[in-house]
Amino acid sequence: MSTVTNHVVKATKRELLVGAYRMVYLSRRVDDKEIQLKRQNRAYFQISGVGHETIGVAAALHLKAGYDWFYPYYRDRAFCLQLGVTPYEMFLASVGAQDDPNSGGRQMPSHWGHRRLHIVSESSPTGMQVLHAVGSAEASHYFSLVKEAAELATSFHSDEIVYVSLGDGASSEGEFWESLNWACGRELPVLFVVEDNGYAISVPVDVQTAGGSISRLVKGFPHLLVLECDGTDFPESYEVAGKAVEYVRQRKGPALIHAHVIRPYSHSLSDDERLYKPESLRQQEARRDPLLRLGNLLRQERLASEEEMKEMEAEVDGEIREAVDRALAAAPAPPDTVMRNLYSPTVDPTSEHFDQPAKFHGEPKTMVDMINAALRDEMARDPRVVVFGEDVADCSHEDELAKVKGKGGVFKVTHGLQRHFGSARCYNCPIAEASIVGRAIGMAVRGLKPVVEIQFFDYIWPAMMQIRDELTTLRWRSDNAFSCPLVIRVPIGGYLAGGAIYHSQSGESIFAHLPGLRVVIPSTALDANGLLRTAIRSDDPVLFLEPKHLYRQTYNRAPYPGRDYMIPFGKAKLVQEGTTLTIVTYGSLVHRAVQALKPLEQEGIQPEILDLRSLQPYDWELIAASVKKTNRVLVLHEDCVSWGYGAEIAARIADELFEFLDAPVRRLAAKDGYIPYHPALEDAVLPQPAEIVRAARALAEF
Ligand SMILES: Cc1ncc(C[n+]2csc(CCOP(=O)(O)OP(=O)(O)O)c2C)c(N)n1
Repeated sequence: MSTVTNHVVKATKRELLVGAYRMVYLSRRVDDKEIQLKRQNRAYFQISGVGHETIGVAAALHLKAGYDWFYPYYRDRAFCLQLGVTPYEMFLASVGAQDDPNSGGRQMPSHWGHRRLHIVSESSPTGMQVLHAVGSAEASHYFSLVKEAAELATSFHSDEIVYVSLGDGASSEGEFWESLNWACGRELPVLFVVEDNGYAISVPVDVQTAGGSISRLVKGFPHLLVLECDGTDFPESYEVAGKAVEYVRQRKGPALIHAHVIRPYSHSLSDDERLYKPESLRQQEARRDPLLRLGNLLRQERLASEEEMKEMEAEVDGEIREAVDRALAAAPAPPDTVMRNLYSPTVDPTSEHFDQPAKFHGEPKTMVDMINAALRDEMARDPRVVVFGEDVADCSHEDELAKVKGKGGVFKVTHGLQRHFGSARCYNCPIAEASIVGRAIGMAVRGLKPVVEIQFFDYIWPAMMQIRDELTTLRWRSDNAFSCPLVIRVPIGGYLAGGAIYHSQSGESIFAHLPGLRVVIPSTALDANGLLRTAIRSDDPVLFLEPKHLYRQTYNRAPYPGRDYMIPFGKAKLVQEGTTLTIVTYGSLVHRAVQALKPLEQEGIQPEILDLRSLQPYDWELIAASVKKTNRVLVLHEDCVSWGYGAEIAARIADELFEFLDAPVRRLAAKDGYIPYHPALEDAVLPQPAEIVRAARALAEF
C-alpha cells in the first residue's frame, strides 16, 4: 500500500470503511443474483460490475445524488448503489419490469438511468456518453453565464459537477478525444473516470491504447487534472476521487481519474475470458479482488470483527432476497406501451397550437434572412436557446468583434447573433460533428434548447452515431424520464453548379427512417421561418434541412411574418391545384416542378403540386386526397431514387390507394450516384425540367 493510502487509512473513520465494504458486498451479491436469474431465464442479459466496485463506491461517496449529474458506464453498479439506486430497482431492470426506473423494460440491465438521482439514461454504444457529460457541464457553464436561463433551469447549482465513466476500450473512440478537447478548452466541470480493467472484451489495453496507458496520453491537455490509482484499493481510490472532485467543484477545470481495476467475471455472461487471458494473469488479478482487499483491510485494522462482518453479509443477503422476490412479482412492461414516448407525449408539433398566422411587414426577404430572423426572435424570446457550430459566430475572439464585420456562418445564416446576444449564446466550436450533436444532447437534457449547425449535410456523418443511437432514442429508451429536444440545422442538396460530391449531396431518407426524429425541409423563405420557429418550440429533436440552392433565390422571398408565425409539422402545402396528376415533392424541386410544368397547360395537362415541407411526419391526408382526385401520381425528389424518400410514399400509395389509381405510381429522382463537379455532369445526375415534363406527360397519357 502506498504512503498516500496509509495517510487516508489513518484519516478514515471506521464507518466509512465498513460502509464501503457493505456496499461492495451488496454490489457483488446483486451481480451474483442477477447471474442466477439469467441462468434461470428470468433475466435476459447480464453484464457485471465485479472488480470495479471499489472505485465506484469511492467516487460516489464524494458526489451528491440529485445535485451533481451522472453518466455512469455499465460496470458502475456499485457506484449507482452508493448514489442511491436500490437493489430492488436494479432487479426490476433485470426482469424488464414496467417500473424499472432505467427504461421500463426497454434497455438491457446495467444501462443506468434514474431521474431523481440525476443518473442520465445510458445507451450501449461505448464512449458516446462522454460528449453528453461534457454537454451537461457546458450547460452548467451556460447557466452560470446566462442568469435568466439559470432561473428557468429545473436544477442548477453553481458548484455542481458532472461525473462520467468509461472503460479503457471506450477511450479509443474519437468522441472521447473530442470531449476532452472541448472540456479542457472551456475548463468545464467534468470528472472523467476511466475504469481500466486491462481488456475491452478480448482486446488488451496495449493494443487499444498507444503505450498502454490512457493517463500518460492525456497529460498534455491543459487544465486537466490527471490522477492514477489502483481502483481496487479503497483508501487510495477514496483519496484520489476526493482530490479530483474538489478540483472540479472549485472550477479549476476537468479531472480524469485513471483507475486500474479487474474484470474477473469475463466481459459478460456471453464471454469466457479463459479463451484469451492466461490463467497466471487471472490468478494475479484475483489477488486484487476489491471485496477481498477491503475485507482484509477491515480485519487487519480491526475495524470489524469476523462476527460483525458475517452479520452484515447476512443482512445484505436478506435484503437481496427480499428485493428479488419483489422484482419477480412486479408487473412486466405491457407490450402495448412499446410505441410510447418515441416523441413528446405533451407537445404535439402537428397541432393547432403550432398553426399561427403571419402578420406581414417589411420588404420581401430571402430564406437566409428569414431563418436568421427566426433565430433572433427565438433567442430573444427564450434565454435557453443557444446556437453553436462551426463558423456560426461572427468572430471567435470577442475583443476583435468590434473591428470586423463578422462571419456568421459560411452561408451567413447566423450572422449577427453573437454580436446581438453575446458570445455565451452563439459561439464557434471545433470541426467535430459528433461533439456538436453529442454536447447538444447533454445540454438539452439540462433544459437548454440548442440550435446547432452542421455546416454541410455531407459532413453530418461523424454525428450519425449521436443522432441515430442517442438523440432519437433518449426519450424512448428512458420511457420519458429524459429527453433532448433540440434542432440540428443542415444546409443540404445540389443544383449549385460546382458543389460536387462533398457539398451537394442529399440523403434525407436516411434520417426520415429514424423513429424519434422530426425531419423538415422548407422550400420558401416564409416556410423556413415558420417551420424553424415550430422546430425550436417543439419538444422533439428536429433535423431542419435547408436546401442551400434556395437560400438566396429571389422567387421565394417573403416579408417578415412576425415573431409568432408558426407552421405545424406534417402539413404539406398545395402549391398548385390541378386535376390530371399529382406531383408530390419538396425542397428545391418544388419551384423547378412548377416552372417545368407550366407549358403542359397548353396540352390540357393540369398537375396538382404538393410541397411536403415536413418529411417526418408527412401529410398523408393531403397526398391521399389529391391522389383520389387525380388518380395519377409522380413522386419527385433530389435524393437518389433507390431506397429514397419517394420509395416509402410510392409504396404507401400503391398499398392504400390502389383502387384510385389509373396509372402506375412513378418516381423521378437523382440517379443512384454522386453529384459531380462540372455543371453538365451535375445536370445529368439530378432531375431536370425536361425529365419532369416527360414523366408528367407519360403519366397523363397512360
Ligand atoms: C461503439 C461500440 N462498439 C462496440 C461495442 C461492443 N462492445 C460492448 S462493450 C465493448 C468493450 C468495451 O470495453 P471497455 O470500454 O474497456 O469496457 P469494459 O467492458 O472492459 O469494462 C465492446 C467492444 C459497443 N457497445 N459500442
